[in-house]
Amino acid sequence: MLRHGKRIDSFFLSHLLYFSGLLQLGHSLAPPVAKRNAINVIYAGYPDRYPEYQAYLEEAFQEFRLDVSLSDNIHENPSEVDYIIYNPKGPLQDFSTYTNAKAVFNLQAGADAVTNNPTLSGSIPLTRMVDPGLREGMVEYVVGHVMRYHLSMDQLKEWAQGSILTPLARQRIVGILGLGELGGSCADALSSLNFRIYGWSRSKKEREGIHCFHGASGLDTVLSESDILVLLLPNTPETQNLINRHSLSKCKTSVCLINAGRGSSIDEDDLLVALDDGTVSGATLDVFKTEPLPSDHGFWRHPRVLVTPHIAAKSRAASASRVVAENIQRAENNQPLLYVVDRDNGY
Ligand code: NDP
Ligand code: OXD
Repeated sequence: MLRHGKRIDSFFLSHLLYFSGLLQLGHSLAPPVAKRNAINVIYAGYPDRYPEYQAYLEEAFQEFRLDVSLSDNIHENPSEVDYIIYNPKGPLQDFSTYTNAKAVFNLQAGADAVTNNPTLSGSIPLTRMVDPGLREGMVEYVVGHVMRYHLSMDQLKEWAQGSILTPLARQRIVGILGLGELGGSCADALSSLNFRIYGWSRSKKEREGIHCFHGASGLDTVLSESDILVLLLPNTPETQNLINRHSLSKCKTSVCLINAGRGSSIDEDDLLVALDDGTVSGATLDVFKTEPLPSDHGFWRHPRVLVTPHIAAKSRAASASRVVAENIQRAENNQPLLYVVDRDNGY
């Protein structure tokens, strides 16, 4: 028993000395493994949100088993940066020194402010942000304002019980221009509340419970049938001023508009005329041709316009960080990235 115990003691002792020697040697001669093989990621989003993003990104990198060196110093060794986390309103505008970047991850859902940046080489993949937080936020914004119009909440100013009989949701058609990630989720949410949904996209689609239309003739049907029209379109040459005097003339009298996509989709002067002559009975506008919306703009003081300051939906650091980490993992494994911007189409 004693002899056996002695054997075990000496076995452990010799191995302990061996491993501690290795550890010490490694510690003094080689840099930490994490640094030697790290993937270099630069954060170039809003500077004041870095502390929040840093914490969530580091958590997400661990979850996705990525050995990342993360920094917000955009000037430090740009040629060694592998991935760029980006916001068009952040500190980075010139990508030309990032000669070895493997991808740029835009933290915004819309990519219009970066697709035309001449310093970003077309060979570097660009992704946009679609995270669960942003999606949920947009669904809440759109459903909230559709319900506001549906229930005529802006008209409830006096005790006029007898004259109010709100149609049921199943009697209303909500048109959704832009049936993408966000438009599709809003369509599903509104459909689950019994609204009849007419969705419009560039390409032909099928979506359970949604009447799908596309192309020019499809647009005419959606415009002429909808009681409430929701815009969730990207800013591209094709979508500019899509809503104008001509297209508004095809709409039901007293249609309501909700624009949470991009301000470029609406001819603002034509909309003001349509609001004045009653073609459009209400507009909720979150995005504008010029942002912030100039203080003398007619939308601010129009009684049938609700202006919100481009807040319909925002990426949330916790869920957006996971999307970034998943995309880095995909890129490192040579798998296709999520939410890649098609720069020819502009979205
Ligand atoms: P997606 O790219 O997933 O969807 C865009 C949709 O628009 C697609 O259905 C697309 O058609 C359709 N579309 C594009 N061009 C045309 C066209 N010429 N004719 C008809 N349909 C067209 O984008 P998301 O849903 O993620 O986001 C939509 C937009 O919302 C963003 O581009 C951004 O500008 C805006 N946004 C605004 C926010 C805010 O806070 N206000 C927040 C987040 C986003 P197809 O499916 O055939 O490609
Ligand atoms: C946008 C966003 O694209 O805030 O507007 O993500």
